[in-house]
Amino acid sequence: MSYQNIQVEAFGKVGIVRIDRPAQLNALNAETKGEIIDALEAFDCHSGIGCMVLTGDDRAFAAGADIKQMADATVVDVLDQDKSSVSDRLRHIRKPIVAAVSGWALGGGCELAMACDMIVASNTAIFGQPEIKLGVIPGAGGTQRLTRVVGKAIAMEMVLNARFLSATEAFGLGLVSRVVSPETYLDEAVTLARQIADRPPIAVRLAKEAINAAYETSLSEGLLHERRNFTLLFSTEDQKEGMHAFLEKRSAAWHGK
Ligand code: CO8
Repeated sequence: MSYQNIQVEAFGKVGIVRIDRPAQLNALNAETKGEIIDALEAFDCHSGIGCMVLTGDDRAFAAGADIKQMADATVVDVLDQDKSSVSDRLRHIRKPIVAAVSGWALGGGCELAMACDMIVASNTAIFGQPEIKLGVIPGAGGTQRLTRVVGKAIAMEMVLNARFLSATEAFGLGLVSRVVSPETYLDEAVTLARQIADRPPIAVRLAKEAINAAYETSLSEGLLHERRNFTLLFSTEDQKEGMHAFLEKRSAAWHGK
């Protein structure tokens, strides 16, 4: 598959998707959003890939939806885009996605990073939902995912008053899992993804699913979901292999079965 707005490569069991519109600070036009989700879905279906990394460049992960493309959009245009919304399709990806964020992650860019499963940030990363300055509000999870993570008070300041968060603040609030140097953020994200890709794949998928259920359900429903996934894993060869390998003091060999 050839893409115009992203670069795609596989590094061992890690699929890397790099947004590549540097002149527009990786602003997400419809074509770019379509390519990102197509590439991630292709990796999700690829048996040789265990985890994905989504990144931009050092200056910007993505500075938001493409304002040039949106400026004259009608309600119908926006409704039509909704049919194939990236955030909806991302929610159905089963393998984990690590966002590697450097520089700007604003508006739809911040929402895209939050729709991934973990964020590794460079200390230059800046997260924000400045849509209010354009006369709109976040439209792809910015009022929901952000609020669940950082809490109401900070979310209100970010969404109502375009407050930006530094990487350090984002770490303190639990939005990102680690902050590293601008030289190493991508390597760190790929290393993390590679470690996850080396874990038993079915357990990884069911763990991701169970954690995400925590955002959708009550505690008792979530605990039931977790228990079912836990129980289900006893039907896999990987569970037998993992536990016997421990008892035999050897490394486990996972087959994803
Ligand atoms: N859309 C289109 N072009 C952009 C965008 C954008 N979001 N951001 C930057 N650019 C372009 C600029 O127009 C400029 O182009 P040119 O050189 O042709 O003039 C180039 O990128 C470089 O930008 P700047 O010169 O402005 O760079 P600065 O370093 O001075 O400023 C900023 C960097 C602060 C990031 C600034 O560019 C900025 O404020 N950008 C807009 C940020 C923003 O408002 N984002 C929210 C957009 S709305 C949105 O995301 C709604 C989401 C809805 C759901 C989407 C689902 C994915």
